Amino acid sequence: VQTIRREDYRAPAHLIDEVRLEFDLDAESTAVVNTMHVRPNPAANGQDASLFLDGEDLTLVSVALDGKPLDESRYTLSQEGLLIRDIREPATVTIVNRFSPAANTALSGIYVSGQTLISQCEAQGFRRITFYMDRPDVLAKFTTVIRASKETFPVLLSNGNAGEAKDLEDGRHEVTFVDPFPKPSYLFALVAGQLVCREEKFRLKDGRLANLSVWVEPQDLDKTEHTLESLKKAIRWDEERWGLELDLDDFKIVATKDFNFGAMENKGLNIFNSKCALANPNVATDEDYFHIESVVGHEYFHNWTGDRITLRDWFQLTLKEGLTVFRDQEFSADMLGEPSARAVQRIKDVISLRAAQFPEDASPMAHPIRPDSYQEINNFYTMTVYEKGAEVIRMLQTLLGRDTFRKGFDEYIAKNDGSAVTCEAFLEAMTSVSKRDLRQFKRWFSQAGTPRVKVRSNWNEEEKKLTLSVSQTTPSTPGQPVKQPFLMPFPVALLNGDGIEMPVKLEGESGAGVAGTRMLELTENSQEFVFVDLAEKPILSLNRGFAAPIILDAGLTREERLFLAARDGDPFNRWDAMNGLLIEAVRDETRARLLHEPHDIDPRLLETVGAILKDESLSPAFKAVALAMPTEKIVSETLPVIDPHAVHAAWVAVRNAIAKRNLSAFMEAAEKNVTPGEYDPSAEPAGKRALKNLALGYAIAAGNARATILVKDQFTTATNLTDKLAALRLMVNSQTPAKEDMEVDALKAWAGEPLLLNKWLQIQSTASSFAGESLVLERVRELVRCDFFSIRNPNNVYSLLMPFFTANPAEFHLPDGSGYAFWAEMVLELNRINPQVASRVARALENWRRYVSPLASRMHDALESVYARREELSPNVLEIIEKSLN
Ligand code: B3K
Ligand code: ZN
Repeated sequence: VQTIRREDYRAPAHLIDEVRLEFDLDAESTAVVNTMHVRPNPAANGQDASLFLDGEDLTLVSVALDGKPLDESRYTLSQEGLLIRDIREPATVTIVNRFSPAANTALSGIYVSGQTLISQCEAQGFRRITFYMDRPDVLAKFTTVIRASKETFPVLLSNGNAGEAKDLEDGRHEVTFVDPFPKPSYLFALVAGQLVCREEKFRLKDGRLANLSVWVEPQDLDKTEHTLESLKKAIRWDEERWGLELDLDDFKIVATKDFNFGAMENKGLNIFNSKCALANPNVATDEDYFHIESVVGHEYFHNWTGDRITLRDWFQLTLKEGLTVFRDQEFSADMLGEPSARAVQRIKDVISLRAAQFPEDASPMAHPIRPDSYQEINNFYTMTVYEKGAEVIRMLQTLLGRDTFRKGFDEYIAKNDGSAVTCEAFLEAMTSVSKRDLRQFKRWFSQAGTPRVKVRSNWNEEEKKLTLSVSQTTPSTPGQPVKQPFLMPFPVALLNGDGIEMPVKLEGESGAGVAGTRMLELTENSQEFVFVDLAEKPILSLNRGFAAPIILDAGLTREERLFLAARDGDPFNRWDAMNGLLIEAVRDETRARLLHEPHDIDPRLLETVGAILKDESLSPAFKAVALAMPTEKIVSETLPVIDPHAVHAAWVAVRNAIAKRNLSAFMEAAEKNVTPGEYDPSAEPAGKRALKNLALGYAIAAGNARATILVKDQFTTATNLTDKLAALRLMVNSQTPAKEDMEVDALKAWAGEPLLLNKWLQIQSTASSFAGESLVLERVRELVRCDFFSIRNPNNVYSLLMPFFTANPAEFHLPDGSGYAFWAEMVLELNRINPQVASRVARALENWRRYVSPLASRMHDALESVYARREELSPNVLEIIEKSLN
């Protein structure tokens, strides 16, 4: 396998100014006539006169130069593509090739989904359509002519504006699309099928009318209203918040049930996984509604941050992804408006960062947000590049302030519009407007690993001053043994005994301090901050709002953390204090059980739960996140050695203790937070449902019979999917005899709707098994062979297999290693079908070294068993397995 290095970047030897693609579509065999206007790249100084066109799984029919068939001596065809020698002048290259959409199970290039043909090109799928310079720094104007049977493919779509459409003989028809904006091949899209659309004319800020449309198969038309509404909100928000307008007359969204990931920002023709686009009250939960809005926003925002300004090479991926995730997070927050709802959103984003990105940053796959090398680029669409990348952009906004950041953003857009650039372009724009030296900040782009920040404080009662000693270290990661300190924002507040923010004055400053949050900046391995003129010994609220994505050891006592959980005015830190106490409780309980030392859960923690539950000043949504048990995975993340079974038993014990101690308060919360009337997915009623279902869960855990009746009732009478699904999940995870009937009822009712079937599969794979029941592993094995499960459908895999391997530790990590053997089987099977999906599943075992020894060695055996078949592994899977074993 070849390793691609960032430092090896070379400008392309040739440029393509214009390309005309003519498709004769057919599911079995599609023909392409590809005419490119090619010229040597002046920036490459004629070093290489050979034109290299990437091509993969294609059948070459003919090559012509300036209209004349090319002699075979002039070109070489290989597994990787087509090399044409001696192109020293501008020329027209015409290639005819064929490929088979039906044989394309990798879902990269053009493939079949049901009756529809769909394309996916990022990162390197275009080379599976035709021979091309399939790299993001070659920008061309595309004209696309599509011909197909009118009966089978009545709707034909591509990027840009639809031009001429005409009927041909033999029942075929033809449409031409012209995209006025030069673009790299990864943004090309084509869709053909029996689709219908919801459309609307939308007035843009400059007065133009844009035609917005959402295209789906007919049975899904009743799930497109929320998609279109989300798109309109996103367009308006980008105009208002960033001054960016839609640059096209037509903007289309297509949804498909067969898609490798969430969605794709193809210019003017965004393609979505249906789970990230389609909603109505019967198929989507509150979280789905919210998530769809954010993904529709994300893809739309790429139109500027990604499409108009694109990437020089794939190492720069975070330039578009980190920035666009940051933009979608800000969009979602602005749509929530209300500060407490926004804080809940921030909390959820941080939960997922800690659950998935922190472990990645501590794994054999750890990489900086801008990696230095890769074997397979599709393995680098990671939580690090996306979510940590967004945190890095957020830190810049925090450090520079919103206004300066916005000026820098404007400058970035103005200077780089229409080009393919590197991460430097963004930092240069920020440097130029802020006049700040951001060289140290740039380490966030090159150093992997989650920084640990340790704070110790020393209170001087006589002088009424507090000294904070702050040190930062970042663990070594593959290829990076030693790290330099980062520049990071570190907002701090000093709270008095009533939880009120005290005036903050650093030694050497004049005048009285200002009460509130003080922005400190960390730059050194260790630093001291001395706060003076303090009326009393303060309690520290550090890294407020999770300004820097770090692991913080604040050095606080349990009393202080209980105080913050009850009093911190920063909602993030209040949540974090509570969450930290819950994690600690499970951790202590785990230890006590492993040492066979009887142990009581701190009664003050159990009381704090009750106090938060009854606090009238807190929103239900906040209570729901503050009182949710941290997942077993999150707890394990904080342990030096992971024993999934000990953690599970401890988790159950802590949850049950909380439930029993606060049963009446939970029952009251469950009854007070019902949301009658017509379904409304907005944050407030959604927060009530979240709290009600959480409370019911605790009440069932406490063995309350009335709660079980309420939940059973909720399953049959719910008018929204959130409540219905929550009820089913609670029952499946209980020992009620009625659960089998409920599972069968749900399966019968949902089998015809993929969105619902996937939710059902996920409930199965994340369930717990009880004594006398079959193991979840056995159930998952059976389900894989059921006719309603298809291993070729990524959503099925993401609903059944992925959650089993990554989110059900107690059931997956069976002591005999049978879970791992199943994992190996599935990786090998998926590897033959869809390498991108296979490599995601393959990553489930990468952190094997962190587990207790018998499990770790069985995981290692399973990895070795896959590695033994390396001859047949795709580069995608091979990279993961090799890095995991190294
Ligand atoms: N840019 C695409 C992701 C493509 C993934 C390719 N393996 C979706 C997004 O981030 O918006
Ligand atoms: Zn993106």
